[in-house]
Amino acid sequence: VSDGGVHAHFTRHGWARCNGLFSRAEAGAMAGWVDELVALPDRPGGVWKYGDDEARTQGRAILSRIERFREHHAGLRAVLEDARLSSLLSALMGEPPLLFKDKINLKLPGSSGFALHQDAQAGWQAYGRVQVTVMISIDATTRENGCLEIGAGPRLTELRGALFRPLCEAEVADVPFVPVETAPGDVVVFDSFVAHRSAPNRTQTARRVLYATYNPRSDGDQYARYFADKHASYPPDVERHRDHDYRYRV
Ligand SMILES: O=C(O)CCC(=O)C(=O)O
Repeated sequence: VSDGGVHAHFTRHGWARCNGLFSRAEAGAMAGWVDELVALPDRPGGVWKYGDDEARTQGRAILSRIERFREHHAGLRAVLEDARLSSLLSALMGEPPLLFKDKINLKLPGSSGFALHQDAQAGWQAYGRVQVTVMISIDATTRENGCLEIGAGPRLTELRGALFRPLCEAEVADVPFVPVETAPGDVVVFDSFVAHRSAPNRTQTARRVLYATYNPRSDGDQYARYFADKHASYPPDVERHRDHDYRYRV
């Protein structure tokens, strides 16, 4: 999609791709920074690390996600605040963006996929009507390593399913899904009503992507409140109580 086409595609479908918004060299630097986050000691108050729940039930320990890293890495913080992203988001949202949430999905070899969902099903409407997520491709994403598969029909503007559980196929029977493969540095931008899913990584190499989610400035700074609420319901692995059953909420 060309520059002018990004806005039109986003308006029509709720998502769009921006190929090469970051260079391959910048994606390479991000990969190194992700390695630095992975190497950080696992401690309460640090970055939030989550294992792959499905793999865990099969007795395999695979790191799945790292969240809330903005205060812990200057290089990645600069990515979250990059002027290319804020001008893209300002154009799409009609006002300046504020960071809502930061996350890296590592999708290491053998990692699970993600069930069909809309991000708003995770209860995000408690923080504003709609949020917009930027996926930055650090590694190439392909059908084989579990790229995003996105609803390609007309834009959805409301929840299709219930809160805190994945969508049923029947709830989006009218939505065609397309695999969106990306090269390192490519960006896919989508709002919190876009239905999406992804397959497991069936390759021998990692499929690392960064998700930076923003809300319009008029909804206020929700970052601390969002993560405080998430901590109460789904804390990082290192801060969990052994006898409590935590449920991933979409
Ligand atoms: O990274 C992926 O494959 C999909 C991730 C996703 O949909 C999510 O984290 O909500």
